[in-house]
Amino acid sequence: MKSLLGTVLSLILILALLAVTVGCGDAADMQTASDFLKDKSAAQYGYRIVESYDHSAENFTEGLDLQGEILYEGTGLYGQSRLIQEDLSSGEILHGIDIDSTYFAEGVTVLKNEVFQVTYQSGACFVYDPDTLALERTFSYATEGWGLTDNGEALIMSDGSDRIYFMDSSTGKVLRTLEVYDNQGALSGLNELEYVDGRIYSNVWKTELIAIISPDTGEVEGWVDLTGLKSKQGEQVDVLNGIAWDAETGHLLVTGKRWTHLYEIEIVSR
Ligand SMILES: [Ca+2]
Repeated sequence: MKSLLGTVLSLILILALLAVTVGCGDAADMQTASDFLKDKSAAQYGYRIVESYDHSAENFTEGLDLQGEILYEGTGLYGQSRLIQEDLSSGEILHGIDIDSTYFAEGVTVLKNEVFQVTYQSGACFVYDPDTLALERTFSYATEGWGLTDNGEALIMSDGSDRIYFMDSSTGKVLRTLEVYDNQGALSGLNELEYVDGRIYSNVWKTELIAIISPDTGEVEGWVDLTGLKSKQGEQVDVLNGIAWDAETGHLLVTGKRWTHLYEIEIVSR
């Protein structure tokens, strides 16, 4: 009887441990918007749609940058990567180039009259003429390339981790590395970037959130919750990815991978 009781107790203990383990797994998987937004020390923002533009659902958007009325969009995947220059108001494609199929293109930014486009795992950055998109030069870097923006002086790149790299736009040399954190610790999954009014905006992979990051300390100072935009898209829809800043209006342009729309939004306090 003792050994039977022992066996039963052991089984109960094992089942209890399994329940705890499964519970933890579920909790980790479910860490999404509500968990990030628990940080009450960070400012909380929502959005108001100002304008809606058509966006090609073929575009697996990886980078977005606005220069006046001209939108630069970079798309990803092997064999489907492109760089597109478009008139935002009319939707007219001014130039579009296909990237060699051996590259998976990622973030795009325009700095000092050059267009920069990084690549996922090739360590290659392509540099183009902003008017014609003619390739001018390339340089290499050591990490993966995900999002890209600039502060008017240096390139600013993410690699999917919690790190953001400030890079010399002539050589690709890393000038400074920023480690990004929120109230729960390191914030990984940093993706498309935009430098807005002295802050780095980054959408966080697999969420509908944009983190507002101090470029000096790496602290997340605010969250923009874009919940609701993704559900307006077509059937092939993938994640939110793409932020551009319209300095004239103070509005953001946002879209995502395979989204059917691109939105001009106003950020509003909650
Ligand atoms: Ca951007």
